[in-house]
Amino acid sequence: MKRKLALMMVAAMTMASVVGCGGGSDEAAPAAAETETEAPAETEAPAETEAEAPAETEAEAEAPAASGDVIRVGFAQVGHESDWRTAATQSAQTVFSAENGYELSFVDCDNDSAAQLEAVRNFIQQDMDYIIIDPIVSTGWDAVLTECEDAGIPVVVIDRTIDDSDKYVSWVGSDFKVEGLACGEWLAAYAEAKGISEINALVIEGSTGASATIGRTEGFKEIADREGWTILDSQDGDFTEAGGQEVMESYCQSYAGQFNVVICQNDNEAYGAMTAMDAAGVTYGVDGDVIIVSFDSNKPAVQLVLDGKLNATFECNPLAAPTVDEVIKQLAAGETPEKEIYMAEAWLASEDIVSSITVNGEEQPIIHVTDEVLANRAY
Ligand code: GZL
Repeated sequence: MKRKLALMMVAAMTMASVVGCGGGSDEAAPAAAETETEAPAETEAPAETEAEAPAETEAEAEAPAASGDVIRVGFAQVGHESDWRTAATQSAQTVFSAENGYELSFVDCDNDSAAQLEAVRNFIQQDMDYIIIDPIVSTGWDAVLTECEDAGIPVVVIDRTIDDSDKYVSWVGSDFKVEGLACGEWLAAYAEAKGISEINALVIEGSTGASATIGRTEGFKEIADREGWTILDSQDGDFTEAGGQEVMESYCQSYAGQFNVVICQNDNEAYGAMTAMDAAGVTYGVDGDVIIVSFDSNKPAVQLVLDGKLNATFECNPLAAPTVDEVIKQLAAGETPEKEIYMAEAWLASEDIVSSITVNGEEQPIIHVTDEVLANRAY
């Protein structure tokens, strides 16, 4: 009944208005700014009467995609802190578009966990058909997910994980610990091939509490402990270029001449770290004194790998939206999607020295970055 009432309201509307300014841009969007895509112009629906309209079963009424109606999706996005985030947002706005039969309410939560919980509660009030969450932090979710469940609104989690509740249909994302393990295994093989016997590493972490930070930190440390490396320091760079620069400036002061590896937990932190090392006269990359790596592997970072400025980058695929679209269509068709869906990812290096690594017993190729590899990058 809820769905039928919503349909009649939508039929009475002509266009959903744009209600705010969106996130996903470089400008600091106001927290929890909400935007809606414009729904296709609705022709005046014929007066619906029980006699004329075939009776909808509850299941049909609850399955907007199956009935061809506009699918109303609320998306609570982390923020706009990085190139990765911009790529993820743009992918969602492309997939959940009016021409694809969606009406997207997008909220840029500006890295503010309280704003993100509020955005989800607003989506419940707005009676969304589906709610998508990329959780800023991995805890504090069970209460609001219970409210979604009580309201009968399926939730799909993307990218970062929720670790204190499983009240969602599916999670689509990356194995962050595997990314950290891959980084460690590549460094171990690279150091051996280069005859580097001692590793003294500095880590620029992502946002505290984010599952991406937790997993990458844990994975790299597991290899560092196994290999007997020293991690001199590990501080939060908040996944931003400014954060990476600020932390690296401090490191150049505190650990001058002591470090030969910098692990940046995303591309933007690496760009900031490079600025700081340039200013401090520290050389890095294939021909430098310091090995520097990043996670995410956006195209500008892969260009730096091709140029030898970045020794390696470990991909984290931001394009989850097409998979979420498939999950929604499965739900609308009454099917049960997988609970965990992992994105395909690659490990890329500047030199053709390490050809493969073994992570969790699985051999994985190291891609040597060439002009062709760069040209074929999707984002
Ligand atoms: C990882 C994602 C992280 C990226 C950063 O899936 O959550 O957040 O690695 C982004 O670039 O800020």
